[in-house]
Amino acid sequence: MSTTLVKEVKKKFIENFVVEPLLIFSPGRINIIGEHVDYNGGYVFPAAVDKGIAAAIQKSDTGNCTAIALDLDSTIKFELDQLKPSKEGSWENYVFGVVAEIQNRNKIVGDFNIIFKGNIPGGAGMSSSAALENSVVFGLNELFDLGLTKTEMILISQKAEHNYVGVKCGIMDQYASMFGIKNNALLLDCRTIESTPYEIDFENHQLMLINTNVKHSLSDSAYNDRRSACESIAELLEVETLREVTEEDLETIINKVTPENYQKALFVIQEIDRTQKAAKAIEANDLEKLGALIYGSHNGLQHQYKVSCDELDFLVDQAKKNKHVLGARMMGGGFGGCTINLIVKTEAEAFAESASKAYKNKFDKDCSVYFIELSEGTHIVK
Ligand code: GAF
Repeated sequence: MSTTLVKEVKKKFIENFVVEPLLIFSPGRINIIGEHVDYNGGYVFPAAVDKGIAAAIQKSDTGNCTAIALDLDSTIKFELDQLKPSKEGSWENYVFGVVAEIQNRNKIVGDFNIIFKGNIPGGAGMSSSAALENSVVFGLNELFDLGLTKTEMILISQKAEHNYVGVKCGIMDQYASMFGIKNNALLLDCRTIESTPYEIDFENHQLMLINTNVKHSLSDSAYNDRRSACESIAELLEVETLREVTEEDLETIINKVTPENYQKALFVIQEIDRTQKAAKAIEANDLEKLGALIYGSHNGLQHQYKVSCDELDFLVDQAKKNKHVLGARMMGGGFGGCTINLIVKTEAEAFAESASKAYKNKFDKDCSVYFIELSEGTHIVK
């Protein structure tokens, strides 16, 4: 958690609204493996991190609400009975969406003011959106005694993203951000929305992120397209999600789907399997195996699911050339954002430096390197 961020939103809140706010920190997430399988009912392996959103929130008695995004130096005023989505890409949709979804559950939210600021780099694929949604729902639940469970809160955050932001996301990001445990990753079964914590201590190895600092457009529509391709194949096979399907089942409809969509469904089946194997590899402390599964995941995301991009592929290729990196892959929705690397601790700085140099030479832009700590989920800061 960033104490500086929390202090900053608190100070700004008191300056603006002259009352003590409730303070919330809501983290972003990484994902060790299990990409694009959450909306297919599969297994994912995320963890909350020490970067996220700090929010200061309190009831308002002025007859309307104010939300301030400090990072963007942007303020909006709104009324609770007139909520509708703003234009695509507007940050306020995350706030409006959460409030609207709470109202849809017949819970009464009163007027409130909120100020927030984050330190998750935009477009990094580390879920600043889920962190923001969770901070809003968590804060409102507390302020207005809504009695929502954490699971209800993340379902509200997810629906906000579907209906106000327009991305038909799965549940992984909201779950990891809400339920994160310090030093643990969560093997999450997205069918039951229940997880098993795995303490992550790779001893001589560590996880390192490299941000391509690119976010290619079309990523939201490509995401939704893939989700609906998976859903239509599940429908053809008369199952609820691709989680229920084996490679043999899939073969039975090979002539009824395009080769591209066949590969996508195959990827999903294989990625769910890789994620379960990754959990076993962690249990057995078999990091070579874990690394190989991580590389396998990238290969599928690049060639079968087709959600990677040149910059991500380049960074994974750099990793493959370095014997100290056991595994690397793109992380999150794709089309930009970060790679996650499993690397020998003492070699991490040197690899970061050489990969950054090569990246700059190739693309004439900088990438950024993050060493992250696995942290607790959304919480009140006293
Ligand atoms: C994005 C989505 F929000 C998640 O639900 C998940 O599908 C991820 O992409 C890909 O694994 O972060």
